[in-house]
Amino acid sequence: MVVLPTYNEAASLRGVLGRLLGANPDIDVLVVDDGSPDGTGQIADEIASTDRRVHVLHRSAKTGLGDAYIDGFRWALAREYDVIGEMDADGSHQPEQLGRLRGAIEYADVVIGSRWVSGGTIKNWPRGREVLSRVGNIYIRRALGLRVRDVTAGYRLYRAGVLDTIELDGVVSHGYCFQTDLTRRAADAGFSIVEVPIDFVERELGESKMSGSIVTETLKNVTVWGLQRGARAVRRPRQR
Ligand SMILES: Nc1nc2c(ncn2[C@@H]2O[C@H](COP(=O)(O)OP(=O)(O)O)[C@@H](O)[C@H]2O)c(=O)[nH]1
Ligand SMILES: [Mg+2]
Repeated sequence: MVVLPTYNEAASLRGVLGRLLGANPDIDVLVVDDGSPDGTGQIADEIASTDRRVHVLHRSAKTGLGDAYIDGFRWALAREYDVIGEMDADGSHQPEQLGRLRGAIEYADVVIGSRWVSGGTIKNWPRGREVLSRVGNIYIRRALGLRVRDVTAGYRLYRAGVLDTIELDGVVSHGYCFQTDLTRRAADAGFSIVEVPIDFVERELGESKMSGSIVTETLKNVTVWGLQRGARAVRRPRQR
């Protein structure tokens, strides 16, 4: 099952859902809408009323992408799906490439659709966003000792056991930093993480919800986690 978070995606939602279920007729989708003023939630309800594979979770306030995903994950865990996914609703993640992720989740605990591994591409991304993502990923990877190239990516599949184990209650990241937080938690818990290349295409319709406060939250949290990690390493007795 795939969780599709939406905030003001009225222009994109129908097309993306159509492509997603067209390419993957056997999956369920949960749209998690944060009371979008543009009527995205109603569009999702309309589609859900005619397609049993589509479900909608209405949240009363826009408190951030991470919060929306956590509510979506809880919904999916309660319904005992084996594999739970994430995908943007603006067309940036190609629904036709979900098969690549599904193939890899057969042998991994977490699969990330990655822009920054060999074969991954970006299209129409403003230069500033590309630089931010590249530099951000280098910093995050170094600070947290992760082997993942695209830590901030939002096209993913998790085995349900991963989400069960990593204590969603303790996730304090409200914004996009949530992606990094879950990657770190999954890695620390010893789960296998595999990246598969994807073609990321910047949205043609609607507006990005990326903001300065999202960058600030990520920078702050990653630095704190990195320092905590360093402190743990110093305290740990040396192995003989
Ligand atoms: N429910 C919910 N969805 C969000 C929120 N912020 C972003 N999204 C959705 O998350 C996905 C990625 O957001 P987007 O604005 O495209 O970010 P960008 O691709 O990094 O520029 C889209 O489907 C958005 O509608 C939020 O606060 N709540
Ligand atoms: Mg986008």
